Parts: sequence; structure tokens; C-alpha cells
Amino acid sequence: MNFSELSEMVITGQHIAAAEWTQNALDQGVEPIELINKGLVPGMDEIGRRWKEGGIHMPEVLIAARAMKASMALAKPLIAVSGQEMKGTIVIGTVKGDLHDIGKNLVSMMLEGAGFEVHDLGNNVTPEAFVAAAEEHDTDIVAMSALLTTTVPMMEATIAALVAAEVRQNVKVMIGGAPVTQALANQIGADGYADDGASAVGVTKTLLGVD
Ligand code: B1M
Repeated sequence: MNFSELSEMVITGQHIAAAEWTQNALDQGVEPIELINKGLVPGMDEIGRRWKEGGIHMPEVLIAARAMKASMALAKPLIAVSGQEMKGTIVIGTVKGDLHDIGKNLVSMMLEGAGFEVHDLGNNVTPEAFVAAAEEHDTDIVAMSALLTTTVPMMEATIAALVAAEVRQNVKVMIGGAPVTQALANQIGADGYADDGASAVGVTKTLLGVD
């Protein structure tokens, strides 16, 4: 199987072709995790690189993510059946009081494209909902986004809720969003900070010690 064909379909945002290629590969017995790691991840890695260098803009990222998701939708259900492992489990959301989710969605899609299992809780997520999801999904990382200076304190409140529920010691915490900085991460005791989707993938890999 030439997995670079699938990577190229992701990079150029061909969601119908990506779905057809994926179905054909699965029908021929290709392992879904192999397809993700050799086709989708390199494709989204390249998109992350181009986005970071300023070579492409948000619409290109979004159409690439749509192609990645079209393929992932076919491959992912088969992973559970065949017992193969994703690289790690992430619970992500925009904190309570904050409705901005465009950036969070991008980060979420990049993480999924990089081979992580992502449970996206949406926006306006309460600390209690983060805690409940972290407990439910055997989570490695709780990832929080905030776009408003007024909602940034909810990140610290969520960490406090994770501590109170005795979940904090089992998970890493990553934060991001326009008003968020590394200094803030240090101050509130988050384990990682990322300023965009590509960096979020890098920080996640570092926190979990995976490639
Ligand atoms: Co609002 N808004 N907004 N807004 N909005 C901003 C954020 C603002 C900077 C505009 C401004 O005044 N110049 C300002 C915040 C000021 C501040 O607090 N410092 C603002 C405001 C004030 C408001 C309202 C209060 C306006 C009002 O009603 N008076 C209101 C609040 C509603 C609420 O949340 N309770 C409001 C509402 C809205 C809309 C609903 C209309 C809409 C959101 C739609 C949506 O998200 N579904 C909206 C939008 C679109 C914006 C701007 C224009 C664009 C945000 C965006 O999507 N950027 C924004 C101004 C601006 O940024 N130019 C603005 C694109 C996105 C790809 O970037 O979200 O930064 P970003 O995500 C990046 C990184 O930050 C990072 O990676 C992403 C990809 O590179 N990242 C992470 C994000 N999360 C991460 C998590 C990670 C790691 C990296 O790990 C977990």
C-alpha cells in the first residue's frame, strides 16, 4: 500500500478520495492503526509544519482536517475491535464561560491526526465536566483552551477540581489559547503550554514520552 497517497489526499484536502482510499485499504486488510500512523499522521504533520511556517492559512488546515476526519471515521471504530492502541487519551475543551472553539477544534483535530484518542467536550466546559470526563476515559492529558482573559482563571479552577477529585496525580494538564502563556502555565501548575496546534502535538508527545 502506498500510504503517501493518503497523506497527499489529507494535505490537499480531498475528503471524498481519502474516504474511498481508506475503505479500499481496510477492505484489503490494512490495519487501521498502520493507516493512521503511515498515512494520516504524516499528512497532518506536514500541514502542521506548513501552518507554523505561515505557508498555509486556516481554510487549508480545516479542509485537511476534514479529509483526515473522513478517513479516521472509517478507521477508528476498527481499532477498538482489533485491540490496537492509540498513542494516548486526551480530554479537551474550552473552559467554563468561554464560547470560543475554533482554535480548540483545530488543536483537537491536529491531536487526532497525530494518532491520539481525543474526547472533545466542546466549549463552556465546567471543571466538574472535565473531572468526570477524565475519570470516564482513562485520560492521559486534560487539555484546556481559553480565549478570554476573564475565563483564564477557570483553568486554575479546573486544576483545583482535578486535585480535589484526586485525579490530578493521574493526568497531565496542557493549556493554550491567545491570552495563555508559558508563565501562566508555570503559575497555575499546568504541565504544558502550546501556542498552536502543531506545538500542541509536540508538547503532548513530550508529556507522554511518545514519538
Ligand atoms: Co470573541 N473575543 N468574543 N468571539 N473573538 C476575541 C477572543 C477577542 C480577542 C476580540 C477582541 O476584542 N479583539 C476578545 C477577547 C478579549 C480578551 O479577553 N482579551 C473577544 C471577546 C471580548 C468576545 C466577547 C466577550 C464579545 C462580546 O460579546 N462582547 C464574546 C464572548 C463570548 C463568550 O465566549 N462567552 C465573544 C464572542 C465571539 C464569537 C462567538 C462571535 C466568536 C467565536 C466563535 C467560535 O469560536 N465558535 C468570536 C471570535 C471568532 C473571536 C475572534 C475574532 C477570533 C478567535 C478565533 O477563532 N481565532 C477573536 C479575535 C482574534 O483572535 N482576532 C475574539 C482563530 C483561532 C484559530 O485562533 O482561537 O487563538 P485561536 O487558537 C489558536 C491558538 O490560540 C492555540 O491554537 C489555535 C490554533 O493556532 N490554541 C491552543 C487555542 N486553544 C489551545 C489549546 C491548547 C493549545 C493551543 O492546548 C490545550
